[in-house]
Amino acid sequence: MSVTPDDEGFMAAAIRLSRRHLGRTATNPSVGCLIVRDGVIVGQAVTAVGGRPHAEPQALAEAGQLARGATAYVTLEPCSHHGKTPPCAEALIAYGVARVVISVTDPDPRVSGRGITMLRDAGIEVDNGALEAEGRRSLAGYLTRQTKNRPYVTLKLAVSADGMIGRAGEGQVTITGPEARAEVQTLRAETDAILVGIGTAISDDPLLTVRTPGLEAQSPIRIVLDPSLALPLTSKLVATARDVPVILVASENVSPLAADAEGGTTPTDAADLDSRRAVLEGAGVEIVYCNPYHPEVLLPALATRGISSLLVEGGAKTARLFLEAGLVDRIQLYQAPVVIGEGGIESPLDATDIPSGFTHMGTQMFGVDRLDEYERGL
Ligand code: AOF
Ligand code: ZN
Repeated sequence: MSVTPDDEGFMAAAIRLSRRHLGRTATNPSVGCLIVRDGVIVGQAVTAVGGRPHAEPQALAEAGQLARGATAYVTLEPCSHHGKTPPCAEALIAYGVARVVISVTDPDPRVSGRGITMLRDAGIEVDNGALEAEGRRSLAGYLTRQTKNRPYVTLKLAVSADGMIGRAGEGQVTITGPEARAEVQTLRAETDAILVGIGTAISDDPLLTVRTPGLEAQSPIRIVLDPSLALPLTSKLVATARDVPVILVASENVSPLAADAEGGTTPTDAADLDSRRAVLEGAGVEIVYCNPYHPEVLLPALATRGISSLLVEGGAKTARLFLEAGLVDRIQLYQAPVVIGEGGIESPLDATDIPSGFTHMGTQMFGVDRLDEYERGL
């Protein structure tokens, strides 16, 4: 048998379900699973918050006896390894499922085709690649970290009608309306970490958290590219570092080790830096010493910490840094009717100069603001 339009309908539902725990399953992918018998859904689940249990055993438990002879729809190949839980392929076999439809093969070297082989060896019919492009988009963070050793990077820009992203020296300037801002909060909640440059951190004094009621616990880790440890000690980021983690990416030459080295900082600088580090760390801020201008070095370091998705939110310089390094996977471009005029900070891009290699995925309206989404292949 091959994948039918009905199969695609159920897989679309499984993918939708999988999105429910995006950003909440730690380093595990958020997978959706449906158990369908005679066209009726008898079990459904998404990978649990924290990453375990996996989706399949939960959906099977809900289906119970009804799983015998049923079809399972899974957005990612069922696992074959004895990890922190027994293999999902074994559970599907034990429950007597007759057919498994999969969207995406698992690149995890412990699985990678073995899940499918286990199922087939047990006499289960397996169809792979159902709605694969959509499935891959839903697993973008996991797939990028597994195969490229870096997080999936989304660049979000809010641009005024005259092509500006803010006004110099004015802190946060309202560009998009409440509907678009609510949508960005949802995006933050789905993302592991959010990153801004020190310019934005100083001028905007942002919180970078999720404030949507019910989603507050899903704030991403907040990262600031702060080469010389200039983040104001009175900033909202420092004040809230114990509630939601803050990581400063500082140059190696402001590290405690550099202060001792020959040609390092002067004694006064060193004393000042020592006290800044002490206050920051005392407030719960983590400082990572890694060249902030080399995203190609920083991103693998973040992946190693288990960060699979990163949202770059500002400002123009940081956006350019990631664009020029070719390390943006998705662009979310909000265009608002607001006019900034005099003193505007020019956007690093607009709808007419999206870098080559990006495909326009669609347009949505949020109130009076227009969101255009562009993606590069995974
Ligand atoms: C599935 N269903 O819902 C998920 C899977 O650390 P462990 O033992 O939990 O294993 C993590 C791996 O399990 C992860 O890298 C990926 O291969 C798979 N995730 N597999 O069958 C699921 N979340
Ligand atoms: Zn599993």
